[in-house]
Amino acid sequence: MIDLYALTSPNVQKIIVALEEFALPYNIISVDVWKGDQFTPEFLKLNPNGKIPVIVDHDGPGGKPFTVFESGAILLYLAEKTGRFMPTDMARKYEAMQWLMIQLTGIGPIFGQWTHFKLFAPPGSDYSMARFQTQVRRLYDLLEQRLAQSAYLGGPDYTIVDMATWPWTRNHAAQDVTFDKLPNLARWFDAIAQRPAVARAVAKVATITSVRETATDDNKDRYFARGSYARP
Ligand SMILES: N[C@@H](CCC(=O)N[C@@H](CS)C(=O)NCC(=O)O)C(=O)O
Repeated sequence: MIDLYALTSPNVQKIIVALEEFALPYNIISVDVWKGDQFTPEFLKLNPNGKIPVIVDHDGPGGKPFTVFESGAILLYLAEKTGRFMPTDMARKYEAMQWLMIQLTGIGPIFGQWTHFKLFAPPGSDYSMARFQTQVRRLYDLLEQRLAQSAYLGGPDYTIVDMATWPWTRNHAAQDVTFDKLPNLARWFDAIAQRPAVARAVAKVATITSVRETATDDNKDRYFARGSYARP
């Protein structure tokens, strides 16, 4: 059994998709980052960086419990544990790995900042919004270019790279992006949405509740490390 410390964000969704695809039994433990659950001493023992997702695999290496944080590390761990959804041939593996890195170091942080500035920044953040909007569009164009040449992001087969990236593209409308001029991305997006494991993951995410909708100004300040929570 795997314990997944989670809420509903794309970084968590990718692990729920993966656990469904790998058909590994798991149990979701809610960490409501809007309430500050990520800062409890118990949670910080699992991830000193205070972020979800985290897994505890009760059947880890040597049959012992093993904790993994960082969504990319979790995906690689699950792929290695099961021997599935990541090529083992070295050239194929590193072809896929570089696109996984694009998700982890580009798409996640840039889409996340764009969403932050769009939804939560005070007035007067025009420069930041314009910068992140352009970077988001640049990354969508890159995905389109890749998917014009390759059936899936990591190569010819569906891999953890697609599981990592797909949840971030679910919010394309909120990111002010349409797929009209991104036909290969649209084809890829629909193919993944139709996978039974992905449909199960989406249904599972919909059952997770959070105080996000009713978050107070203090909840938001703590989450975003601003106001009285800013570190000078
Ligand atoms: N690089 C991390 C990012 C994880 C992350 O940003 N998690 C957010 C939710 S999506 C979080 O837990 N934020 C709480 C905080 O920053 O205090 C990963 O890929 O796992």
